[in-house]
Amino acid sequence: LTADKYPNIKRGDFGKINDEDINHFSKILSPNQLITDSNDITGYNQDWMKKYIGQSKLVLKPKTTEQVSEILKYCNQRKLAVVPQGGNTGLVGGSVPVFDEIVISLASMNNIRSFDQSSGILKVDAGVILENADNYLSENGYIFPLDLGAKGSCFVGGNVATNAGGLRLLRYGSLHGSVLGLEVVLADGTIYNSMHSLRKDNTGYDLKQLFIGSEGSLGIITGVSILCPARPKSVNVAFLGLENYEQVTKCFQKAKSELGEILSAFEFMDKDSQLLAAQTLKTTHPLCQDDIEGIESVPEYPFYVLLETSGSNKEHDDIKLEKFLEDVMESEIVVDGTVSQDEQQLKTLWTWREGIAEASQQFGGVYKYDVSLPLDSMYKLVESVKERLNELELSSTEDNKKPVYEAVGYGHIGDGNLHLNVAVREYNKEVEKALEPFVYEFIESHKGSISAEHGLGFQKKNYIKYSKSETEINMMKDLKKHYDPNGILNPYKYI
Ligand code: FAD
Ligand code: 2HG
Ligand code: ZN
Repeated sequence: LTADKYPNIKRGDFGKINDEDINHFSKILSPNQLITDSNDITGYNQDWMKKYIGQSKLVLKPKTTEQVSEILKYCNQRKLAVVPQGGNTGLVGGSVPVFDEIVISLASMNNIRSFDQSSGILKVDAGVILENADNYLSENGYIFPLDLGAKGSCFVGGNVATNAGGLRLLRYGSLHGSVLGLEVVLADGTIYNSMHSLRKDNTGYDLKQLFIGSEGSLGIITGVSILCPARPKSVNVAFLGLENYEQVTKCFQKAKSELGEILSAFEFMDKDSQLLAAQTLKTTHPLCQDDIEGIESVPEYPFYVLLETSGSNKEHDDIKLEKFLEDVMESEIVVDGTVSQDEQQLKTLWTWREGIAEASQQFGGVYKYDVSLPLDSMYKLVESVKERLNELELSSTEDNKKPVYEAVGYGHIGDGNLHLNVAVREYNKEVEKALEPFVYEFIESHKGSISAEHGLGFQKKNYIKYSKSETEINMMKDLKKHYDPNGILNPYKYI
């Protein structure tokens, strides 16, 4: 079996699915939990960006941890490769097969297991959709300590498997801190259960940490225990226009010192990212004076900041925010701005930030780089890439257009995390070569990380050396060999 899309990758020495295997899985699962029809499998073979396409012929949808265990035990014995799949919103090609790996979808494991009203500890199946978990918590006065643009589709298990960062890491910290326990099925079918409700537990190695961010390479997460904070009663969003990147970093420093504990998000967007978003959102930009819809409605500020405050006392938060805005306007750090007046406006302001990921692929494709860099050099990466793309004479597309539409920069500046999106008219090896390893070399030379929050997946497997030493990579390989000696879990990815 060869994958034309990946001519340089050889299929591993894995078993090939036969009728006997299907018969065996049919004994573990009911007919509607087993998909073999090629039309029904299409969506599981293709990632969110439509960049990575696999050739799986079998999707299994277990409903219980015991079913996952029986499936993996058998796959391990038969050396059948598998891909754990959550909401399939991952952005590094980790959630879809490369060749004919079996897709193990967690979609049917979607029960809320328990919630403790006094501690705020939520226990869920790995297949619960993030937004559903948050809506459930909202009814109980709590909030999920993670929020991201894909919340309507991604699963809590997928979030933990990727150690997703999202829009409020600045406030609630990483999942390495808020996840209290996990239930994971290892490659040989062993069930590791640490679904604890303990904030403190220093009895030996903190094993669950191994699986947070392991992207399906060490085990299949089936349950998550997570500590959730009280839901803020008062939320404000300010959308600001700034003249240059230096002012963005100054604004961030001011926000930290003046807004302190109520600052819950600090996101930045460059002008080109807003021009892209305008073309899909088709509404008037928040800082546009004229009431024109669409691309013409984006004003000329080179940078924008979306800042959110969350607290328990509206009056207190409003006073603080007002004083902060006065200060940044007076000192000309910020030149223009607007503040949400109600829930609807707040949501609309967020769409101009959350909508960029989708907008950047509207012309046919997108090369995404999700990087950590020191704040000062962060935007230089976008400028260097723009310069390079302008200098290189890239071949035109068939309809005589430039292959690259635009390179844009935005992201979680409060966490030192930039998203560089290069919107293209088609996926194209020449463009890819212009970007890689150029982007990774830039990051290495500025002591950054080639993956701040999306992970390594298939896209970055070969580039891990730009962020990790040989010793670190060898330690990771040792762990992988120990927990998955046959290499059946998500092969061709991660390391
Ligand atoms: P999938 O995409 O299905 O899988 C992702 C990886 O995890 C794969 O390697 C898969 O094999 C593995 N995996 C999935 N479930 C399990 C499991 N139960 N056990 C073991 N392995 C598993 N990420 C951020 O960090 N911050 C953001 O702000 C952010 N915003 C996004 C916005 C949009 C519009 C989109 C499309 C994506 C965004 N992402 C963001 C990417 C992010 O990684 C995912 O949205 C999310 O965390 C993945 O969850 P999922 O359930 O879709 O996992
Ligand atoms: C975001 O912050 C996501 O919007 C997606 O992490 C970023 O699409 C991207 O590059
Ligand atoms: Zn992000």
